[in-house]
Amino acid sequence: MESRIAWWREARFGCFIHWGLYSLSGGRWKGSKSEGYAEHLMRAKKIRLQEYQETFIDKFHPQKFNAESWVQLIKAAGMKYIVITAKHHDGFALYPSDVYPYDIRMTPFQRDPLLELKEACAKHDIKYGFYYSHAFDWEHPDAPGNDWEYSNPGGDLRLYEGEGKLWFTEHPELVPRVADYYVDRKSIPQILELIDKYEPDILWFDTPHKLPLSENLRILEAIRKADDRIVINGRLAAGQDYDTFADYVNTGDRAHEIIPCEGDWETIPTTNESYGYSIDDDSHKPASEFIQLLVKAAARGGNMLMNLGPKGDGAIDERDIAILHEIGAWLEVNGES
Ligand code: JFZ
Repeated sequence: MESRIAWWREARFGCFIHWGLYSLSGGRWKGSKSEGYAEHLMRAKKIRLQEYQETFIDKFHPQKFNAESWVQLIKAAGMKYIVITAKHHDGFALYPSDVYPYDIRMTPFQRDPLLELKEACAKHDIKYGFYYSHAFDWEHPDAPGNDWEYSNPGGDLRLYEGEGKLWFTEHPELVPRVADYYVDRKSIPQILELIDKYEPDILWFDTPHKLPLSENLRILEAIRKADDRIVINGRLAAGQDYDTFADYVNTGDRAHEIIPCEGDWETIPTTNESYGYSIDDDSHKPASEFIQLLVKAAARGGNMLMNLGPKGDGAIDERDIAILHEIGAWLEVNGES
């Protein structure tokens, strides 16, 4: 049997997409720029769930979203796989979920963008899968995360992780609550639902240190049991299909840092410094920087999963489009296929 990582090893170049309710803000809250990642708006501004919903839910109606044109743009840039946020840390499912009610059906956008993208990817022979925030969740009262509204375990990062301590070693008695009410009722059911509905080629996890290893392993086991052909990145539990590097490790100021020469690994640069769409972040790197990184990665056995943050109306940022066009033109002349 061909190993599940075979296609991924060939792919080399993929497209990461951070898109959700936060994209509507463009990283701004009440007229001013929110510091840090635009997709972290809810946490950065300590927005209560109800206000977050009141601000964004009714406005999520991305008339410019067109899966076919997204995929055409991505394919023309030379990218071979897509990883899109099915649920980011704000807890909102970007697809109709039958197992948890906080989802796209609450918005005026009565479509399923994840299904439309799946179909466009199949048509254009692009591998497809999801980012799913399995640990950090700011909507759920029993999940690690929202410490401005709930007294939930792991919420207070200053108290625990700020001191290099983790909530589950400081307060192991809270683990069953997270396991029973959050992991078993939201994370695992939604991950299994994504597998069942969309048959993803890849699942991409993040922030594993917010859950005990035992919980991450339970999630892993559930996925492998459902479909053991899915490629899984190293941010669920170490030793999975491949390693993912820290966000900026290979670009910008830290471009000099060493990248490995062996093993399966992935670098995840974003075009500017935010993953979600940010109006004010103009720190876009030149296309040449991504081309160099891609070539360097390919020479050393790694992949580059380059991120785009589409706008809340479904259009892709012109600044990102320009970079993609340039990379595509370069690969047209210098690439293998
Ligand atoms: C995480 C998310 O919090 C962020 O919103 C985005 O989705 C990104 C791809 O992943 O942020 C991280 C995760 C890991 C590191 C830094 C930011 N890290 O290891 O340095």
